[in-house]
Amino acid sequence: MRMLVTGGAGFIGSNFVRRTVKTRPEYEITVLDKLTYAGNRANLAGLDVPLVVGDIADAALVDGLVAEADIVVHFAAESHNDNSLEDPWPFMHTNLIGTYTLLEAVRRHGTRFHHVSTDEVFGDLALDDPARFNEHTAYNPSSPYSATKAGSDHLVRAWIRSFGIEATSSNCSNNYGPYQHIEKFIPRQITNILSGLPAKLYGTGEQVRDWIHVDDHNDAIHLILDRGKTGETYIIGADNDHVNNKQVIELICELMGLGKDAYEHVADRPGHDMRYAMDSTKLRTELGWRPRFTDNDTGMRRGLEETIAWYRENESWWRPQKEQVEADYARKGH
Ligand code: NAD
Ligand code: TDX
Repeated sequence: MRMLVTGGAGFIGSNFVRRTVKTRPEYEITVLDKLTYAGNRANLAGLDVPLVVGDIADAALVDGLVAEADIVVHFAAESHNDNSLEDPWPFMHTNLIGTYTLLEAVRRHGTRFHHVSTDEVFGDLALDDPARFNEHTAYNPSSPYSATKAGSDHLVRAWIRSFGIEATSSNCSNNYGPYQHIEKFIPRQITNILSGLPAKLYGTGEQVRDWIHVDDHNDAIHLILDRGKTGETYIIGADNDHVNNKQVIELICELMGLGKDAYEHVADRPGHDMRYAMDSTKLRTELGWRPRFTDNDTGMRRGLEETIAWYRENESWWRPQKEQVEADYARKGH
């Protein structure tokens, strides 16, 4: 089975490739990745997987690669909300034009396609709203990032209905784990503390993200590839929608041997989504998926301990970017 993985040098994509190589030798993987600031060749170090450096919006390149594949798993995206508030264009280009380009190629070649998307397409919930997002929730994105991901989801559905492409989609909540870019919340705090800087909480930190370990997300994608129904969408979430950012930052401080309050409040994100919560009943009942990274307090203790250990042991991976990332955040008041 020849598998093309777009965005396979980014955080979730490279964890997916690493896990697939280890556990699913029947797949022969090729990665297509532009190596933007978020992509890193080192994420695939030690793996015998060809990396094609290029843009998913390059129709000729994509056509040739899709022609050679039996299945495409599409992770490539511009993925950071804060960046989308500064300059939305790369999000339009990659998330919309790039996804369109892939869809046209899989349409021409009759290739199986899986589209990786996010909970953010549904907008947010009020803190006191007990509802959870499911496969029927109406789309209501807040930021240029989530609007372009929402657009890409609509393109996939339209290509399924109008052209009969063989595709599935998944919408997952916030991931954490090794190889996550240090611009993102959890690795930013871990690497701040490892650098002797305070952890930085946006606003009051009452926002809730339904955190999931990246391996649990990627296992769900494999189940969907194995047993998912073509044309369907699956919600992926690990039931951590009771934990807010303040609790996560306090847990990181505690696990790293500091007082629980060893962080500072910084400027809030404009239009900050309050609460995400995922109802993954369909994935659990139809495909039998269960997250492995769970525990009975925050649901994240073991996963965070392993993630902190990974950043401690892999300082050479993140250190070269740290100063620039923090300088960019300082400029934005975060
Ligand atoms: P990331 O930013 O770490 O990685 C994205 C990768 O895509 C990078 O390697 C980058 O170089 C590559 N890329 C960007 N533009 C490209 C282009 N035009 N052509 C080819 N490659 C390009 O992102 P991530 O956190 O790994 O997210 C992967 C996917 O999962 C995205 O589609 C994202 O929307 C989705 N998602 C992420 C999360 C999360 O919490 N991180 C949660 C749910 C869904
Ligand atoms: O330093 C910080 N302090 C802070 O309090 C940063 C970087 C973030 N935050 C807050 C903002 C959010 O409420 O933490 C929360 C998580 O922030 P991000 O890591 O930027 O993630 P988020 O905006 O929630 O989006 C993530 O989850 C959904 C991914 O980046 C997306 O790609 C995914 O689709």
